[in-house]
Amino acid sequence: MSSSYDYLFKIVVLGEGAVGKTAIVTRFSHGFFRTDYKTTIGSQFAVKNIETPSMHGNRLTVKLQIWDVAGQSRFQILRPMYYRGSSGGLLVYDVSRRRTFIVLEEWLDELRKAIGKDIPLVLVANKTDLPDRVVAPSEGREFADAHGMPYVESSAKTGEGILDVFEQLATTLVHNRESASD
Ligand code: G3D
Ligand code: MG
Repeated sequence: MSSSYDYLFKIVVLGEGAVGKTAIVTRFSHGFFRTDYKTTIGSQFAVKNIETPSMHGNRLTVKLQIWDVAGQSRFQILRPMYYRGSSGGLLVYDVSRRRTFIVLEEWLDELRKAIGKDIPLVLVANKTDLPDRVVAPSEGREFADAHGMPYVESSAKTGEGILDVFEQLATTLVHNRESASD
């Protein structure tokens, strides 16, 4: 495996405890789903390369350093230091728990306060495999539209949508970087 890449981006994964942040990162970076991982303590990161088209159509290799930040309120004081230097992020909720959707705005505020600007985010509606879904796709899409972010449905359990989440973010980040340097 080659270690060369065209761009390196730090990505933060935000959302309430147990929405599936660690499962999404594990599924993407290792390609499997485990049900026995421990609640994330503090923070941990995974690194994974992804292929992305440039604005001019050629393939670029993008290295993503993905920070899986603990969502529990007791880690709130620690989180801002993990946010610093992030180029983009995933804002994750669990479609089977409305509370995780209602608090999305608070996650946005926390991120903005920590880094002092807006960065590209993807809204991730996770656990779509569950039968007891309570947050409709239209609600997620409306929130995403209102905040100018793409909306992707995912299941870390089946793997549906996971690659799409990271491809969308990587493509946005590359295009922003390319536009800025033109
Ligand atoms: P977090 O990192 O956001 O806190 P985790 O969340 O990734 O630890 O996931 C919390 C629980 O939800 C875990 O269950 C995990 O297996 C489950 N989960 C994560 N993503 C999905 C999904 O897409 N579908 C389903 N059905 N479950 C998911 P446990 O039981 O291990 O606590
Ligand atoms: Mg976790």
